[in-house]
Amino acid sequence: MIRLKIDGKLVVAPEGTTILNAALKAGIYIPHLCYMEMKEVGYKNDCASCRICVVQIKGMNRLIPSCSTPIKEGMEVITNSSEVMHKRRVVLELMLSDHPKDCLICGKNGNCELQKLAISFGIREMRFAGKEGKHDKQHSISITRDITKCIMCRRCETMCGDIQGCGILTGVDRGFNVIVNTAFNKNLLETNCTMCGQCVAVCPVGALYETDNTFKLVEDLMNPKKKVIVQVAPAVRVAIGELFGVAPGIDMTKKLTTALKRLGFDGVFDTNFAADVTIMEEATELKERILSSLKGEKDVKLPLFTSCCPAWVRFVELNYPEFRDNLSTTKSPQQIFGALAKEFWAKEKEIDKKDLVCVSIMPCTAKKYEASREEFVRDGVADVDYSITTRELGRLLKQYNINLLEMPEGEFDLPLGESTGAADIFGRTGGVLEAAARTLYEWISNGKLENLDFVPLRGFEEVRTAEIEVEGINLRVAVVHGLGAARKLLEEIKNGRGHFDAIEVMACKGGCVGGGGQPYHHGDFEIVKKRAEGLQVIDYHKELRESHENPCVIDLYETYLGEANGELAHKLLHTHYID
Ligand code: HC1
Ligand code: SF4
Repeated sequence: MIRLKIDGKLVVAPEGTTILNAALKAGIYIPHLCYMEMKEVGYKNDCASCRICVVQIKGMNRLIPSCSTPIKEGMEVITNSSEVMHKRRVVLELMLSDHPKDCLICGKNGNCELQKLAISFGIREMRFAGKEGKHDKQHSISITRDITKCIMCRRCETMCGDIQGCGILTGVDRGFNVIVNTAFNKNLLETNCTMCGQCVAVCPVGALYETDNTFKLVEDLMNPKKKVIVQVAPAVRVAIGELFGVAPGIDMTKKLTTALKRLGFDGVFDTNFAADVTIMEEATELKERILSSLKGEKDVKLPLFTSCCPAWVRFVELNYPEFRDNLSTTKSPQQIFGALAKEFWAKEKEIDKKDLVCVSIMPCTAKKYEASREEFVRDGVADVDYSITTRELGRLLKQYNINLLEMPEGEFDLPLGESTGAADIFGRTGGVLEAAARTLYEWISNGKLENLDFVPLRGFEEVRTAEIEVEGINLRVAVVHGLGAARKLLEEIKNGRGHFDAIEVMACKGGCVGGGGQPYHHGDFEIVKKRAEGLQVIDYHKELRESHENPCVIDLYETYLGEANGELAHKLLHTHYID
């Protein structure tokens, strides 16, 4: 342990700790901007580019960045001398000098860390005349880039390269023109970007934000010719409360259903229903592939990869086409919901599917892209018309003056609103595979599973593996979160070192609860963990915890779909992937 003084206070911290972290731990706040660290997931951005966190060290004649300087025995740090305050202010003023001033219409207005610093430093005038860069806003279906706002903190670059293993973003140019950009300034959709939105999740300013669909939704809601229905993803319910001051992980489902009805939706449904259907299809697929492989059939594609996460699907399509056929052909719950809404529910309600608008609320930016894929358009009608993120929904509710906290409790509409606990855990890493394992175990053994909790599949280790024994068959399964970790595992498999029957991959750390469309966590991964725990609690409290026991799903198969993976199920609920 190292002993030092910060602002006269004795501080003890482990060797290797930075001054910034030692100070923060001791309750001494040092403002910082580029620095961000999430130890649990191996994310560390400490390039010391912004210099807002400078401090003074006794006996040293220059100021140093506290985020990248390790503590030393006997060190005396001053964080609040006039010299430090003056330097920080000048640094901030220089940063603002070439930063666009259109805060009123910025995608991060209210959430911008630079704006917060400017407020706290009381900046009222621009003393320095900088030169604002000239780049047009670049829209993609999922993410909008306004790169003139880039402050070169490099958080996105570190996230995309180190954690997502995609390397789409990198620092280019010099002087006032310096920005983090794609190669040749290409639109994200023209690159190998997966639309995961993790760069958005860490961007402190308005350089990266979700492409907003809320105005489109308002227009549809006021169009008397349209019926507008909504589905809510598992991870949204344990995070939306944060936008109204509720702790992460608290289940807001019941209040949320009322809030959505007040917004004017004609049907308020649950993506979870479709998640239970996904398990029916995916577990059938897995069972068939395993039995075929046991019979010694050739060319059976194992391991089976889950395909709920559109960023992961795009990652495989673009980077590992040789594994394309390992992806489950079962559509994601978002898309299954849309297909059932347009084909089954619309018919029941005698609504022309062309007049039905299916909106999803997702914790994810890639879901916007998934909804737009042409594979999910039938007879010119998309399964899901468009998706909005948890953050967009929060903004919309506030615009409509709907205070989520004051809502009386309500319920999802039936039948597309009924779900089991297996569906809730889809929203946390390991949940899809655990849900599939519960059903598959019972289907293979023809018996009742005593313990529904597949604990080795839980937690936040980068890769978790387990062996599940059922009727003498040894299923080897793995769970991965983060695309960089997935890349490593794929390389292992390619090199003949990893042998699995099924693998769940979620692009975002923690799974969908850590999605790029969730309320900003500002680098606090504990928030993501709390949301995951929240979903687990919902699962524990559900009367039914296995997808194949969902009574509305059973009824759907009996009265409409027929066999899982049968002809109609295949037509509506399965997809194919592109080269
Ligand atoms: Fe997800 Fe899924 S769990 S992908 O993480 O399979 O986004 O929450 O909706 O589709 O159900 C996201 C979450 C979500 C799908 C489901
Ligand atoms: Fe990289 Fe994901 Fe951002 Fe695309 S969306 S640039 S893959 S972090």
